[in-house]
Amino acid sequence: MTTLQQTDAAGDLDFDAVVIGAGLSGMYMLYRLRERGLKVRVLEAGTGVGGTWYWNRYPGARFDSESWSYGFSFSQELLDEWDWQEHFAGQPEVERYCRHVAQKFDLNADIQFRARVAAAHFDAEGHCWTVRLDDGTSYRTRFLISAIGLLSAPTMPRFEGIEDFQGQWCHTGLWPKEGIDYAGKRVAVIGTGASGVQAIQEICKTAAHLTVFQRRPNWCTPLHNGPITKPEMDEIRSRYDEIFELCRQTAACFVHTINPRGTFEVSEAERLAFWEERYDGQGFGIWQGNFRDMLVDREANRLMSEFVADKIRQRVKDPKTADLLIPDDHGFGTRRVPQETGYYEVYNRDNVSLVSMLETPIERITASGVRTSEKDYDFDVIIYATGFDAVTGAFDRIDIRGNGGVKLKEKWTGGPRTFVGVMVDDFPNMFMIMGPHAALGNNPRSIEYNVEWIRDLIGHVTDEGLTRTEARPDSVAEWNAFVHEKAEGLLSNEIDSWMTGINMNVEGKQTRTIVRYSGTAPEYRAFCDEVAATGYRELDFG
Ligand code: N01
Repeated sequence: MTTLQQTDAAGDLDFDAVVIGAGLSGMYMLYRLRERGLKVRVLEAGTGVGGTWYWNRYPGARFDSESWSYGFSFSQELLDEWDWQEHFAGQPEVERYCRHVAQKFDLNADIQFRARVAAAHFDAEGHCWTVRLDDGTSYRTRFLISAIGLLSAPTMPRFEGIEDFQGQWCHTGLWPKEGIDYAGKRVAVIGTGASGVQAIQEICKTAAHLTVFQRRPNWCTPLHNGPITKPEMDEIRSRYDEIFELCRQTAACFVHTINPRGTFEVSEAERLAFWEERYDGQGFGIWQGNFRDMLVDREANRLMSEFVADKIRQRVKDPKTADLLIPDDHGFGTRRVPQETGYYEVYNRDNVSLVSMLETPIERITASGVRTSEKDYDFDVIIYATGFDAVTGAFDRIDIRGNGGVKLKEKWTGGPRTFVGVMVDDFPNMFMIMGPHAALGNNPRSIEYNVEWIRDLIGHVTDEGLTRTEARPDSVAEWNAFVHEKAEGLLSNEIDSWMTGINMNVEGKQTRTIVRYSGTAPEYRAFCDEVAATGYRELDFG
């Protein structure tokens, strides 16, 4: 097969495709494009593969999808040889898995590590991109593919004095490889989202004292993790086809199927029994497999929230602490549900205290710790579990310019607009894996779909002897309208969270926008399949 380089009109391309990021998306994109004979370079800021699972090495980081539903499904050999050790694998196991995949398919040969992309500019005459690294190196490539993740731009709070702190500090999403020795020390964790909850559960076990600074509490539910024995793994392996087929059918690609009944279509006893079963069950069943109206009907959502609030009250001994841990600003499931293992019991320990930042806000970070409106706290370690500039943040950090120098960041002021989350008008030959407005959920399932769709489109361009493709503005408008229509009526869209584009730590992200596609993954795939089957009529070619 000829590479584009060999047929290149511009004649001076370094690569057919440059992929930014060597997480699961980038690794699989490389595998598929190389299979088609393209010359590909993956540019990765870290020193190893894994993306999210490379950077987020904080204690307690783990899957919240069942491991066996999360791994790649494309290689039978890989499925046959990899034994998951836990139903919800921890970060070290996931990173090992990513490395194994890279080694098995010889991916590292085309990955450049320590390569942080600073800019990517489209050359409208040459039909190619110039990609520049922060060390000044630049490459010219026909196609540019972002595999930069949804939650990969960590954000720090805008507290004064962060740099003054004399102890050790870090963000959960940038945890140092050499680790942080917090055993026997006075530790602060700021933030109680999914990362904070996982870290808190682990750190409290050995810290001399852990102080948790919480602004708004989240609704957390039990993960019910456990080891996978060899016979169990063999049994799971025998069901892989069935498991992946189930993921293909569910709304967000998880193994949990929604209860087709409405909350009020069953008796109270039946409802409570169902919720108890879900609370005792593994993973996201209670969120993704609840009654069909739980996330749209206020009363149904209120009852569900009350059910979980009662659980919190039962598990936390001190009633005032329990009250602080129960959200009163949003209903269950309307923000991302952190999965926990003994999280609420953490607050029954003598070496843990909870500070509500709603009652006593942090005023500044000092040389020795944290000053709230009430008092000064001394710490040896401060951990910021303060989240990410989600969805568009990682794009904003790269100077991406399309036709006529138009900046992607400016184009997306007021919210992202895409064609199926993969393309943007005015940005020819650029494709996003898991971009804004693409189907999310149990992400590797959507990653595999996105990657294969992009591979086929690139194949279409090259097979036709073309060098340029771009989403038409009317196609973007149509997809945008569909995404907005799908978001209507969701209680989650009335709530501030990264899922509604809010990040109070980032300039210009204080207004809710629709950053997520909230239709189902099967609908998404049907739409994209149709685009491909009908010859990509929504796109322009040249
Ligand atoms: O980030 P978050 P995260 N002052 O944004 C607080 C995925 N994930 O890293 O809620 C005080 O959820 C903030 O408070 P508030 C998952 O999709 C997956 O925890 O804004 N507090 C909040 O408590 C998840 O949703 C796994 O009031 C401040 C916290 O910091 C996503 O990543 C594990 C503050 C941030 O929570 C993000 O989770 C972990 C400030 N200035 C994460 N700024 C898996 O299990 C922020 N906060 C696979």
